[in-house]
Amino acid sequence: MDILKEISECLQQGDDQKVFAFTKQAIEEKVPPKEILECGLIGGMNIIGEKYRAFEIFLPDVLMAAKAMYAGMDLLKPLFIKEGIPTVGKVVIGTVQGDLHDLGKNLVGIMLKGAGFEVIDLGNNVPPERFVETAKKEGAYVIGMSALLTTTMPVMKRVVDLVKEEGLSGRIKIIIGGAPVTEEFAQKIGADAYAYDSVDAVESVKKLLKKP
Ligand code: B1M
Repeated sequence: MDILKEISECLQQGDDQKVFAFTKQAIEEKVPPKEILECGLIGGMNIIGEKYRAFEIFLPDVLMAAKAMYAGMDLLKPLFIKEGIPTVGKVVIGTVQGDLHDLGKNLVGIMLKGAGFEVIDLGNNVPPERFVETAKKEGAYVIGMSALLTTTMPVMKRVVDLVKEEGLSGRIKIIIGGAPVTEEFAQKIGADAYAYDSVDAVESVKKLLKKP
């Protein structure tokens, strides 16, 4: 089998040791790192995303695949830095202040990384100012917020307002998600996008970055 297909297959099986070994072999065989990333690792992760969405696989499978992806990514990272291959874009993510639920946010981060984005993960219980300050400092064009509690959803509006107050609307786009969050709520508070799940989040961030 083609080595990139091997990497993709092993990633889908969540076999981090095999992904590590095949990625190492591909590097030694001088397969371009970008090809290993896009056709092997991201290719495999995209299939995982589709299967997860279709309820063919479940959360533990996604987490295993993610662990396998990191095994390959860790080998490729230094090569990208050396070659100066730019990432697709920077995204600041976090779970809003007062909220400790971070599984969904972590999944969003994993899928974004898998799609080639540089992700700055602020963790959980993140104050509104920190989202905006970090996006400004890091030159990120997207802030992604997660909330799992109805009581913490209003924090999302505070971040939208802060971005407006600082005159950064349009330059910094805001995407929100989490079980109680809806498209309607996103529109009501003036967020740029809502995503239902981590696969949708990747698609939405890509669209946001294309919008002027
Ligand atoms: Co809590 N909890 N919890 N909890 N917890 C919920 C959310 C709850 C619905 C349970 C219930 O009552 N049925 C309820 C909220 C009720 C409400 O507000 N209406 C609740 C409560 C009440 C609480 C506490 C207050 C309980 C207490 O102490 N009395 C407390 C609050 C603590 C706090 O945050 N301050 C609490 C604590 C906890 C634990 C710490 C024990 C644990 C969290 C562990 C952790 O995350 N590290 C926990 C858990 C596990 C849950 C449930 C059971 C599962 C949440 C989860 O991780 N789902 C949850 C019930 C439920 O949702 N069924 C519940 C899996 C995860 C992959 O899905 O996060 O929805 P989810 O992410 C999805 C999408 O929403 C989307 O993508 C993901 C899928 O791909 N998504 C985004 C998420 N973020 C996104 C961002 C995006 C785009 C998409 O763009 C940026």
